[in-house]
Amino acid sequence: SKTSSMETRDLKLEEDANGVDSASSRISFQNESKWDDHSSYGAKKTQQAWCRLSTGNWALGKVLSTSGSESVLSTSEGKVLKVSTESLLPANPEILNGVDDLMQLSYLHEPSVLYNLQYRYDQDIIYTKAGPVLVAINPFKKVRLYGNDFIEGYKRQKMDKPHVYAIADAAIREMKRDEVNQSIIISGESGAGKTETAKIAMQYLASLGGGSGIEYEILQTNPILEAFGNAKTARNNNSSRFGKLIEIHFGATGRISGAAIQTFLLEKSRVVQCADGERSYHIFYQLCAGAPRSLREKLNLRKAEFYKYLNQSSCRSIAGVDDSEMFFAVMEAMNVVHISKEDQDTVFAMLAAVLWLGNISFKVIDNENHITVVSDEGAQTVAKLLGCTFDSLNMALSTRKMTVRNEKIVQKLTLEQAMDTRDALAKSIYASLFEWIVEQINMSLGAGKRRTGRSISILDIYGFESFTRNSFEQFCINYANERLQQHFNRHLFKLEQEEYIEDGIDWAKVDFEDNQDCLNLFEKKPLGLLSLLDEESTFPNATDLTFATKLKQHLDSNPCFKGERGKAFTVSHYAGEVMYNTTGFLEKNRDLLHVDLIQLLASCTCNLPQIFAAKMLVQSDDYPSGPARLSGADSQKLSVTTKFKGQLFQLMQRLESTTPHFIRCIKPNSLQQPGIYGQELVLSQLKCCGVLEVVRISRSGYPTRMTHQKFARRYGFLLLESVASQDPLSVSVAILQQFNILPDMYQVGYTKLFFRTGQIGLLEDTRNRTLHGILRVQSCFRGHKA
Ligand code: AD9
Ligand code: MG
Repeated sequence: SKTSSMETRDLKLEEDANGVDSASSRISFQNESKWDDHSSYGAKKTQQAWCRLSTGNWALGKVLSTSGSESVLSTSEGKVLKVSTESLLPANPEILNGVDDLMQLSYLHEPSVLYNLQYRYDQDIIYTKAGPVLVAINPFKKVRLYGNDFIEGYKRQKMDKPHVYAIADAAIREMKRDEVNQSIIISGESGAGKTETAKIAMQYLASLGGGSGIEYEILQTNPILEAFGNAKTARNNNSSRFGKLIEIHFGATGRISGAAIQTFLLEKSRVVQCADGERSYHIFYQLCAGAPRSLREKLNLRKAEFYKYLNQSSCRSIAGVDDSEMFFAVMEAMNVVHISKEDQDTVFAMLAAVLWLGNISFKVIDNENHITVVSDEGAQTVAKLLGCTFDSLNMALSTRKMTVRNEKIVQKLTLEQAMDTRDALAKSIYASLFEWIVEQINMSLGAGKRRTGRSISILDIYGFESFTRNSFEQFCINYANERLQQHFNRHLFKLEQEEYIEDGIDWAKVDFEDNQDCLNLFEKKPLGLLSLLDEESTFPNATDLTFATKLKQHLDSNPCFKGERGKAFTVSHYAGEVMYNTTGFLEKNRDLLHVDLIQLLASCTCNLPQIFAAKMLVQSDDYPSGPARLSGADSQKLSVTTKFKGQLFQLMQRLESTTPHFIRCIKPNSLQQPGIYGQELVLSQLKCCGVLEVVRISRSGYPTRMTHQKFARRYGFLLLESVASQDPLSVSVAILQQFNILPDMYQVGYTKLFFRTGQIGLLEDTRNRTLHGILRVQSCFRGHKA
């Protein structure tokens, strides 16, 4: 009878172990480099451990012996290694392999997180929770996780595994329940899967329907925006070169009533130049490949390789993508969002004008390198498409009107200046075209209408970037990421705080870090990176070097800033240090379009330039020229960073009023290939997108929580002496005392016990060893019986 009762108990414990600390309680993250509080009971007692190989990868092994500071480990591949005991990290029990939520891991450190994600990834389970965050690892292949059956499964709550659908579903539920707007914030580095994830979320929301086909319209904005705003880069064949927020509106009945799209910081430079192996925006190739005959003739279209802007890179096609087919898809999508055939023709004419602009050539006319535009097919076609004369085009590209000491003069341009002017015109037409298309889409989606219901916003924004060479674009992107990171931290902080307060925990003992220092470095006035950049941008004689020098002069004492040699500086971001090279900063920040070009566009007879020109002129009236501004004749407008900061603040304000849901996308390899999981690469992203940060935040407080009942049930059998009162709280306190857990290491809440990091590991270990002991005894008994 003794045996059977033990077996029952054993089963029960097994069951319990299976559901170890799910959702409600979170277990600690070990100090990354040390045994931490486990050093006292040593490596030899924890059988399985992780050790870092010379390759940088982690290997799992069995600790064979430990003597002093050295341990001998046999790895799963059969190697025997001698390693320093200090460098070993305890492994989780096998029962925790591939848990749905990283917070369920008893030992939460780099290798255990990496291993858990990989364990799932190998089985095509690409979604995992890290507490409140959804981690999505790009499968780079079709996985069978989507479509109507899954959507229905999540809608009916028949499925509950981590999924984008689950996030979207939670957003809908919380929107209805709390009557609060929601946001789904997707981040990750280039190629990690943000845009795909955003589309998957949109698909789920669209399944709620709306009537009059609005949900279909919303989905059809994707091919349009991707055609005009995505390009093949070295990192991603379909890389978004802009940030996007789509706000989906719901009416009182809970059905979709409309949507609004906001875009951020389109990469304009790609229109006129791109690196070898990359492409310009998809739409150019689609137009060249797919335009029907009549359109080709009207626009005098050639093949992509004919155009200078497209043939500087040897890459003109993407494996598995048919540009001409895509062109029809884009036209069809434009029909769906009610862009008229006539407007579509104008859009295509503007695209052709941009392409032909690149083919304009110049002739040097004097020995000062001044030029004139050659009246060849290129220039003639541009003039025809824009609806201006060759002469006015020539004027705008070869001369510049300026005001010097209140006197108007006309300056001749050199070859270099003329080429820059031509490229500036091309970039500006394209960027305005992009904005105009977004406006048209928004009109069709009813963005301007007064809304009464609630909304769910999806943010697909460029993640933190750190390359060997970082420029103005990375500067802006990383600044945006600092802002988002703060939003993320504050949200988690708030969640934590609520839980502590609810359970009567002394909140003062919990301390959290945030990235306010780095944000101050950017935003402080007048001595912050953005102010100093704007100030320097207004000085006609300033250069990228004087800017760099000025930064060093004013910011060197800031702990987040480090001046570098020459034109560079380093910022300590939350995700690591990034060195920026200031080359091109001033010009990119000014982003000026000379008044000559504005006037040219305003005088054109085709449809769209009127809209662009009007917009630009309004802009120049809005911000009248100050005396210190460049040459006085330039269009006066906000600097790029000032505008970006404004957009970002507006975005943050909007997000602040929503309940956020975070999705962190991870790219498992840089080859865009399925089945390859690079530990180092994944780890660096877990750090950059704040997944390890979530863990760090929870670690800085009392990350492990367990109800008194559960704690007593789980560890009560370890008590050596019986407790007088059998209520869970008394049992719990007795356990804490028996194991000598220091008062600083835990707090007793109304319903739960809260532990500092690592504390529960000790108890778990003892519990496991005791259980194994019991198991061994049991099998002995069984053996005897047999
Ligand atoms: V970038 O910052 O815009 O350059 P994203 O947006 O993070 O980047 P994207 O969503 O474009 O990456 O994903 C890159 C590619 O990965 C896609 O074109 C798909 O081929 C692939 N991908 C991403 N997510 C999935 C998925 N859930 N299932 C299958 C996927 N393939
Ligand atoms: Mg993208």
